[in-house]
Amino acid sequence: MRKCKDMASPLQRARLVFKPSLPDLLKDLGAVCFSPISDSKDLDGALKELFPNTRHFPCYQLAPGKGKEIPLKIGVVFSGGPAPGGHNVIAALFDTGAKLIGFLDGPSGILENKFKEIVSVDSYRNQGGFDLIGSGRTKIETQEQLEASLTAIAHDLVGLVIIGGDDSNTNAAVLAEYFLQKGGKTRVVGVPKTIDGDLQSEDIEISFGFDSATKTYAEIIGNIAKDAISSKKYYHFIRLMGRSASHVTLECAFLTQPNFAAITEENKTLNTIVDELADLIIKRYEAGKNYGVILLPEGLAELMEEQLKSGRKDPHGNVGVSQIDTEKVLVDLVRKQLEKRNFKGNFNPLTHFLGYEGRSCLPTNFDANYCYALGLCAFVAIRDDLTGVILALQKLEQKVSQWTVKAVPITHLMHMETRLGKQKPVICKYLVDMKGKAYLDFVRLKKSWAMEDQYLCPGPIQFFGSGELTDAAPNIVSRR
Ligand code: FBP
Repeated sequence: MRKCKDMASPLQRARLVFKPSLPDLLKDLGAVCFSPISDSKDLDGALKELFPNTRHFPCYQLAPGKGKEIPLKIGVVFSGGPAPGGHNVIAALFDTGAKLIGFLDGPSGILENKFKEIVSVDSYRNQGGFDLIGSGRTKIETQEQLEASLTAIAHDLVGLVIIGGDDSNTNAAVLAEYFLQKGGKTRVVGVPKTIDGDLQSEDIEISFGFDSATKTYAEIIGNIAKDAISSKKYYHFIRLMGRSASHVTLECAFLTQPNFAAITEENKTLNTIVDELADLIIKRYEAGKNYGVILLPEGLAELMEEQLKSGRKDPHGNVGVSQIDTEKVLVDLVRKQLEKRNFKGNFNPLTHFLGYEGRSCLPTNFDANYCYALGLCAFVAIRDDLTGVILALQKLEQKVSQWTVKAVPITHLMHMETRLGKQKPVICKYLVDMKGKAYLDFVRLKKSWAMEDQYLCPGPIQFFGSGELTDAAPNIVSRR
């Protein structure tokens, strides 16, 4: 609990009393239940061996039916980087009346049995950050760690809700399997979180946090673009978070219409990107424009061998691309290319990195509603004895009342991948689909954004006013 009310700004206080809209399906949890809707998926050999107890699970759909009424004791943990809306997952679990244990500072809280009972969420409703219980990036894989995770069972938990991204939900699959193997009753349910948007699938339309983070970045990009077109003297190179996937950059491009946005998934070489940027700068100079706005996904760092070598890796084997100054490297390369071409105009670049600014902001209505619904669904999944599943809310581009719910076995999203030199079961990162509607729309639109300055200034996230301002779903969801 926050110590005093003075720790909340007027807007934070106004958000504390926001009541998330509910999907019709979730208005009476006693009147719905999960039912299997598909056969199990045929997993590849190594995965089958690693998940003997959970590999045969089907997908489930939430539908009208008689829900059981049983008192539940549930554990919850945040895992990975913060994403706006996470507190609402916990608020919804709390509002079901379940007794709640929060493991502290990420999965290490489970292993080290660091926890607190959550007795109030009143000062965390609709607030950004993960500060109610903290977060961390521990990977659960060794025998010793698995044994330590039995604390969850020792707490007599019926369910454990893991709120995390691809790697954290890999932990969820591993724990679900292990708990079953040990005959424990603790069910494990994953909630798709990450501002990167790379935890998607056929069923998972988007991870929570993406909407709020991209709208925060888009506000700043729009403001920078207005400055660029006003003072007409700078090229702004803006790097955006998102790891290997460029969903954040793509979404911000739709929201702000920059002159150029690189998409890592296009698989261009660094030289090609530098050439394209030099072409653009020269063409714009010839049109009397010595300014511009350029978006760069942080995944471009993967093309920069030298910088990559010095990048540190997290426990899951991901290179810390957020620490690599890709935008600065690119500026140097573009400058050299322009010199090579005897460019006579002015090239005054300014660099920016937008990442941490958007991971803990006040969640948009979309994320506040989405997360609250995810929390309620996690409760129902545990109540209905599901384990090793991740929640997939669907029809997210429609009104909240119309949203539907699936629970998908996490193993269905997994494959074997080399991490830190070893083959490991992990969730496949979902990259921008080069044949998808969102990318094809971008390709069509970006031609006019390059030369004609069609910058959009989306302004700050809106919480009050017409639905068009307050409730819009992300572009990459409505353009799926
Ligand atoms: P998650 O995958 O845990 O959601 O984190 C995403 C992210 O914000 C990436 O976009 C970024 O590269 C990374 O976290 C930064 O990690 P850290 O918080 O450890 O600096």
